[in-house]
Amino acid sequence: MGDADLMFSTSDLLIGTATAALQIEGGDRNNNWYDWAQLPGTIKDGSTPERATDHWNRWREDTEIMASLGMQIYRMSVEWSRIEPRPGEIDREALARYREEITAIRAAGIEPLVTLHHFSHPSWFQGLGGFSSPWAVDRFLSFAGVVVKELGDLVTDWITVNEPNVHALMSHLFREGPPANRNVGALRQVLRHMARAHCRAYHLIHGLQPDARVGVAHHVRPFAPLNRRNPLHHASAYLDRLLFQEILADATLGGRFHPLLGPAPDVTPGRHYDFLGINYYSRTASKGFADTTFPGVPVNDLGWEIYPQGLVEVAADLHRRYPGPIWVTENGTADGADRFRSRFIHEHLAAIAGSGLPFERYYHWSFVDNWEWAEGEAIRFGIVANDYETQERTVRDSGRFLARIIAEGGVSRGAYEEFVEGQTYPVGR
Ligand code: IFM
Repeated sequence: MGDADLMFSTSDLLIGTATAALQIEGGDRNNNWYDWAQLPGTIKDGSTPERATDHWNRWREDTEIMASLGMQIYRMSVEWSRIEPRPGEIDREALARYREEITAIRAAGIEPLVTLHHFSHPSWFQGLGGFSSPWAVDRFLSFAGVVVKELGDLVTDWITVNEPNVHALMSHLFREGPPANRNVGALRQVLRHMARAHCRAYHLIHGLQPDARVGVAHHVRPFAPLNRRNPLHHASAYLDRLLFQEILADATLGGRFHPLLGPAPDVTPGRHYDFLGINYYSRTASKGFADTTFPGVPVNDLGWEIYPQGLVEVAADLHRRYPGPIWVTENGTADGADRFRSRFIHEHLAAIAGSGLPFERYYHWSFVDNWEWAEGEAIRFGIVANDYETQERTVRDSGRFLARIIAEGGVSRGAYEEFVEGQTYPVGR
């Protein structure tokens, strides 16, 4: 396919998908989310992560689907509660099972990126207080060391922690995840300890594997004043940005801990990243405590604004403060009917292509429909649909579109006409 046929090129970008262990594997009962999901009213549809997509058993089929779509990269996580079900007790079979899967992924020509903590952890760790515990950093580092020693010959690219801000807020402010309390002290400790855990893991991993590439998956979003003429809304947007993402980026990327986070005597300021990991979904309209979405904008099934240019805005901002290669470690949309996902993919990739920023990788969230935390099974993010009753996978049109982009090195006019042209976004109120 010649360049002339392309609306824009993605040839500088490696493209693939992302998942997280607890959201797809099923079958593990030793973790904080399984425990929490047993409590009535916690998960909207009453499901638990015990079923999920049964990827623990169906990983061969999933790897084949990924390979058949020509995926170049894959972000996955390893589940701490499987590997260390009891403190200090390492399950060698679980590690062997991950080795087998990652070996097959590599054999299929797909480069793995492995996340060490993606919201879930062992019940015993939650019993200590999770990341609010004074022992959290040491416990996490010991687990991280085991994984990197075991899988380091197969994996070069690592994410230490996924979305520390979302993890801390769900658990200790919004009560949408275990232990579901409202405790600002715990919130602050979780953020500080996760940032310390990342910084120390960064050095630990490089000590074990000098050529490793290590980063954090940051959930970042533009915050804009709901009413541009209201100074309170401006102040709110400024504070949201600072508290939600900037001080955390300073701690994790620069090893600099703002007084609001508290001190980290075990971390020396300096560069603690090899790439800027960005999880990007939406924009927030700030107006004080009850932030919202702008009226009349395109939205997904969860009511999140679809705002493709925001990906470049947040990336430019982060890159200005912390220069480096940019990896979109997650970007995707809840679209059960797959009626606008291809347009979503097209517009986000077009924004990347036109940005002039050093984007290197794009991981679409998600490879397959996943257990969406407190939303349960009802919300669908996959480019591959999953029937939870039969566990049958069906590649969606958006999956075929992403495959075609990879094969053609960009979005061709033909692919646009086939997959994107007829799609429109729902509009919010
Ligand atoms: O499913 C989640 C993922 O676990 C973390 N980032 C956002 C996704 C969609 O909500």
